Amino acid sequence: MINYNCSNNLNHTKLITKELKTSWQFKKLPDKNWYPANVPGTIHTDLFSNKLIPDPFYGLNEQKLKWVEDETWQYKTEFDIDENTFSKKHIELNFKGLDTYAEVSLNDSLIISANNMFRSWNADCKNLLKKSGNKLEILFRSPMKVNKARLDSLTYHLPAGNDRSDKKVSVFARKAPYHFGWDWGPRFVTAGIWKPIEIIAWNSAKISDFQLYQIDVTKKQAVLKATIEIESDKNKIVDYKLFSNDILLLKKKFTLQAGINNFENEIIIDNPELWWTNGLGEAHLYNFSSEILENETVIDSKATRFGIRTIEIVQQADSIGKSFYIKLNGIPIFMKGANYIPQDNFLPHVSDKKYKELILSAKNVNMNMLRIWGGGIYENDIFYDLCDENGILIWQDFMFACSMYPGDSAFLYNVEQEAIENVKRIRNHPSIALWCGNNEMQVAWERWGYQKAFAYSEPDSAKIYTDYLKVFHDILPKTVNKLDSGRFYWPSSPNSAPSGWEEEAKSGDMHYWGVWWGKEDFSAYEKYVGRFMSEYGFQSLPLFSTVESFSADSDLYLVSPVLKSHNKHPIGFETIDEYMRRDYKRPADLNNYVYVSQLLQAEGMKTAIEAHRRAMPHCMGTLYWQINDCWPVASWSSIDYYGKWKAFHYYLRKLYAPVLVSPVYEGGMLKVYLVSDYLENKNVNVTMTLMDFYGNVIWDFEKGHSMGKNSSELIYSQNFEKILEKHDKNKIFIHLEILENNEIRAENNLFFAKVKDLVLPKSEIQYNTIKKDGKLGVKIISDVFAKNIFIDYPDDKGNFSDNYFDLLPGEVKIIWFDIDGAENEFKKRVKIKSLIERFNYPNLNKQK
Ligand code: BMA
Repeated sequence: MINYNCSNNLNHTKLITKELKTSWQFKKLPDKNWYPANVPGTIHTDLFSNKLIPDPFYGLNEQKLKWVEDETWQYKTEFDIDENTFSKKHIELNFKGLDTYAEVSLNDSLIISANNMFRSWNADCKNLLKKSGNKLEILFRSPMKVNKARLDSLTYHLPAGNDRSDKKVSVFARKAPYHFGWDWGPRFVTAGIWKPIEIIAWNSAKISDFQLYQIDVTKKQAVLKATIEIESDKNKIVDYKLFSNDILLLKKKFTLQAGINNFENEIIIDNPELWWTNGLGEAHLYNFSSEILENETVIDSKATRFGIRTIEIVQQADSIGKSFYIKLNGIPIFMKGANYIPQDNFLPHVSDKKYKELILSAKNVNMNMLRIWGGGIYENDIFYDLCDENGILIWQDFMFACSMYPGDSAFLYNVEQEAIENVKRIRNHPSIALWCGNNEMQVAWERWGYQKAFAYSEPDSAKIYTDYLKVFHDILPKTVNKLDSGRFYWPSSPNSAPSGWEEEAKSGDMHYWGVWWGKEDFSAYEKYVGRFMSEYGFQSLPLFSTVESFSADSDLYLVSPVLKSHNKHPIGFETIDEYMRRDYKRPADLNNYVYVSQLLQAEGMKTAIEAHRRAMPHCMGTLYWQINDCWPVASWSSIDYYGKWKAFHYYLRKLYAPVLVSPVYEGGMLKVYLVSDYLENKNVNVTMTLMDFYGNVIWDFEKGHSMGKNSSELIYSQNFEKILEKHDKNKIFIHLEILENNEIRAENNLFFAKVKDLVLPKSEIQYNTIKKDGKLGVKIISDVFAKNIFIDYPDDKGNFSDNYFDLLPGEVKIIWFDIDGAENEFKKRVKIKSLIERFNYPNLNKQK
């Protein structure tokens, strides 16, 4: 476990730092009444906790709260400064995050005018501060009003399709784009002090930055560079010490000039322990720290963690186009992961616990990469810390998405400062694999018909694209190159070819939305496999208890206005429904509809992910859209807002396992692929059993196989028509297993008909609850094949060790719940269902 006070965000130890988080109040201007406020916080959460507005996520409340974005809000507090702090020469107020247009006054003097949520703001306030009764006030102006004049003065429209307003000001505001609405999120253009405010007091010098940089790594030796930035208030000499895991590596004298000073030192580490991604080895982290001393006394120190690893993004021309893959420590690695969005509309709500649960949910299903998507935020330090520890690489977008942005000098300056600050903040994290300029802007400009839709003149069109080039092909790559040299920069995701899916699949990364947006069949995932799939996805409803959390009983039907408002895609429910009718029998009641919608999503994604992994090394990465939600909603997520895993997330554990066995039946041929992410060959046993749903074996196959390392191979290819021809395809399936030393490494089931056509027996599932070492579990057995068994523990947090799985005839499974509790309660409330033939309508099963 790590200590978050000592994260890569470089905590000062000898400086005095204190958080200003008490006695805050807020009000709406020009009202007179002040109310208690939470800092960090947002205006919506403060209004809600004072009962001034209803729960923003409930029912249709979103529509009633639009007024909040047009108001001016004021926050204030009073604070004293203790003797010790007051005696220091410099006393700074450091605002780690203000959302967004904020005027900050201290004792009636304006000290900061902020205009970017992604930057921090610092002011040396020594001259303004008193020992007691300091008044700090922050005025938050409406982004709608601040940007109105800019919007009106533009002679052309800047597209911002997800900004749900007639006045699309989001492109001017350096504020999380999704606050203005998205196709999975509500519109809450909130405001507030979203990150902590700190008092920092120091005397003569402080360390303002400490960077670790890798020069060269071999098995024998790693050569690193430690750069340190020191701010000094006069010319003087200090002692400097550099430690690794508390061992002194270096001691030196530095001559400081008044102002900013930079020093570099080389570090050699013999036999370095490398940082590896989840599944391939330890995500080893070294601790480094720097100290500056005056007269033998430490005046400031900073610590950071660092992982030693090489990483390359390889783009090599080949017979198809150009590769796009990640080489970690010299080895091509297939990326298995997801796109990530902010975890709440009201960001300070996201607790450390929630961050940990999310990253563990990624790790536990064998992910090794997350993409921090460009319509949200540069994440909090804890996110990167957790990814460092758990071997999850990060594809880091800059915060620009699906719009075109202005290019005036004030905007460009603001963007540059934002980039400088965030690159410096997170560059020491080994988890950062690459920087990406934006989400889908290049493809939007080339393919989404903006020029026609907005009737751009040629000069306007040229101007908008030149402004694009300034940010994404000049400012951002230059900043990365200067401050994080060696880390890969990719201008846009996808950085695409203009001519469509087939071309896009040949080079670079690919967002494939022919399924869902294009309504193509799930089998299209097998056709359009790119070199690196950075987006594709399919929606489902969240857990039924999550639907209940925002709906009155009278709204629990498809599609009530309340449910409709909790799916932000214009035809989200219609699209789910259309696909469901293709593959499933559509349940009439909402509870079962939720269940089947999740199976539909899980099976669709299974088709995609298996196709991507089978296509290795042509394809070397798969990041589905999207792992999480920012409110309770029907969306493309695999985990809902309350952290509950949908069917798809349970499926992922097998889909992303180090070994995947993937059968396909096409043109009468049965083909079986074996994919291994292990870095060594392994001897395995392959078994296949064709049986009916009652367990009668029709055909079986077994062979030993030397499974190739880090590859996908076709291990079986036979005409299977003859074998199938004597049987009803609706009543049989093949079960496949890959065993290593008699342990199952991978398993899969292949059906020969759509789920709606399967003649599934009315399964006689028996189950009983158990408790062992405090852990709650369910033991399940069925005498016939049971499809997609769902263990439901309604309205409780927590997930199961497996769920929505198929049970073979006679198979016994024990499933564990991940939160301890009383067995009585568990026994009473746990329910189990599965798909049965008649209506594909879940069968509720009995406890023994
Ligand atoms: C992708 C993303 C998001 C969007 C999602 C679903 O392209 O980049 O902008 O939410 O599709 O439509």
